[in-house]
Amino acid sequence: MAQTIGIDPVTRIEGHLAVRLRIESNQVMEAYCSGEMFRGFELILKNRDPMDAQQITQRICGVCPVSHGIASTLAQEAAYKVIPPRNGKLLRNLILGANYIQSHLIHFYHLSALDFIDIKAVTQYNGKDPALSELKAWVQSQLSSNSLYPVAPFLPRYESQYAEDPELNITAVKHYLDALEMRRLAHEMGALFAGKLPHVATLVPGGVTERVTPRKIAAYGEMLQKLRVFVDNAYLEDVLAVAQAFPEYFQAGKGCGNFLSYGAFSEAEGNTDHFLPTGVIIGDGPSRSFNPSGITEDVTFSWYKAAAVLNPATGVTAPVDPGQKESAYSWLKAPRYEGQVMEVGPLARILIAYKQNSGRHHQVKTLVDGVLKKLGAKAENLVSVLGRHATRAIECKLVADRCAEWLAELKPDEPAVTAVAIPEEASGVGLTEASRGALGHWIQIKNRKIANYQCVVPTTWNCSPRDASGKPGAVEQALVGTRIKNPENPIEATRVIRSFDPCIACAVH
Ligand code: NFE
Ligand code: MG
Repeated sequence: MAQTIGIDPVTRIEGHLAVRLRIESNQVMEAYCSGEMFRGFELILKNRDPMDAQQITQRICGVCPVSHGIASTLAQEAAYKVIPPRNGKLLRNLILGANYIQSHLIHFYHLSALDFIDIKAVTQYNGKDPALSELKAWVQSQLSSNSLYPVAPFLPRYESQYAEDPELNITAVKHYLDALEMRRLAHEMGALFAGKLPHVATLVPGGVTERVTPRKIAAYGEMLQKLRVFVDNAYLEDVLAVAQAFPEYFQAGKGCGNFLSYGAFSEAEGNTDHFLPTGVIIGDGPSRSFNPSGITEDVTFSWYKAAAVLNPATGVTAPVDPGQKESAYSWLKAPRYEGQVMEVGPLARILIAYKQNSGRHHQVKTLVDGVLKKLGAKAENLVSVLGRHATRAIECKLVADRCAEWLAELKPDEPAVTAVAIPEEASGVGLTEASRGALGHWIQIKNRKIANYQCVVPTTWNCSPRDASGKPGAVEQALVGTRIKNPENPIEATRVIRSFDPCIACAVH
């Protein structure tokens, strides 16, 4: 029997996502992702001082503001023809690294893990940890009152869809609590050079305005060490344990099979030589080079005035009243690369590094192969729900470890910023990778003011609606084929959606 169900809103993600599924015989046949709230940042930016852009665009999101700030400064640096000094580049990597660590931890522990972990297991806890004991008392009180249903369906109803091993459940719940502290630590660590977080005060075109001192280097190093221990001993281990408990998710949520990364954490002069590499994978092909002119956005099924398919350098944002465009179903535009749907994010970056397997990326192959061996999985299994979780954890480790090397390279008391002058007329592109994937900002300056500003954001790629040719977006494709045991509680679909770590606040902007 065919039926249509709505998951609206999808909880435990960022922003406002509604997903509609057409199900036949307990299998998803079609999926539609709708971004439900217009934001208007690209319009707010028009006619402003270009130097406001890295501050305003950071407000697109509270989870990945660092990436928006960096994309904006890169776009402006391209327009102003300046490059930051070495210290400035290293500080950006260290601030972005801190943001990646906290973002990957929030995604696994606080957003996704509750799809797999039975929080009720904490009622069997008999140890002395005060936080776990407090949580146990709270869960017991909720179970007896039933008051949180349906806000927290993982409490009173729906049994038997979570991991069964009490030790795995209690360990993961303990790490859920510890991860709150670890995220605070990651913010504190990044703020040493960011001035404050999540929204950075010190990012400007030309570099970073914070001074590099031995005291700050030592403080960052001490906090980083604690985070690395947590990533190695808790995060990676818990992801492996979840993967062992739910091996069927190596088969679920495959998606479009195309991957894109602009590259992040530049290590050479200018925005080049990225620690997380640039590349494009189409289907089973190798990682090939990327050309920004291949990016377009389509608005056929989006609530924007009908327009040609445009590269963001000349992109237009002209919202319409949803009532006047009934064929449309989302505030997200539909980005495409050379006409193709692309998946972006940690899986894309790690697969690209894995396939390139050159220079420093040998390390990625060794780590990934080690994880696959432990799980008895193959490289092709990476394109799945569990593959996304595993590559995110691997990436978190790679970035945390690399931060120690960037930190060691800082030169105390040497400048981290260079002066800039805003030209009368100019344009520039800033491409980077936010924790959720490929992020681009395009700026056009006329009369020293912003004439046009366009952002194409990771979740715009992943949660895009259909395009003029009718091709569904990456998450829409990944949902097709998902088996739903109980259409009243389509947890299998939400596992697929959350594996992409969507942020609709970013995606619509
Ligand atoms: Ni709002 Fe973001 C990241 C960006 S995702 S979280 O990471 O850019 O669309
Ligand atoms: Mg945009």
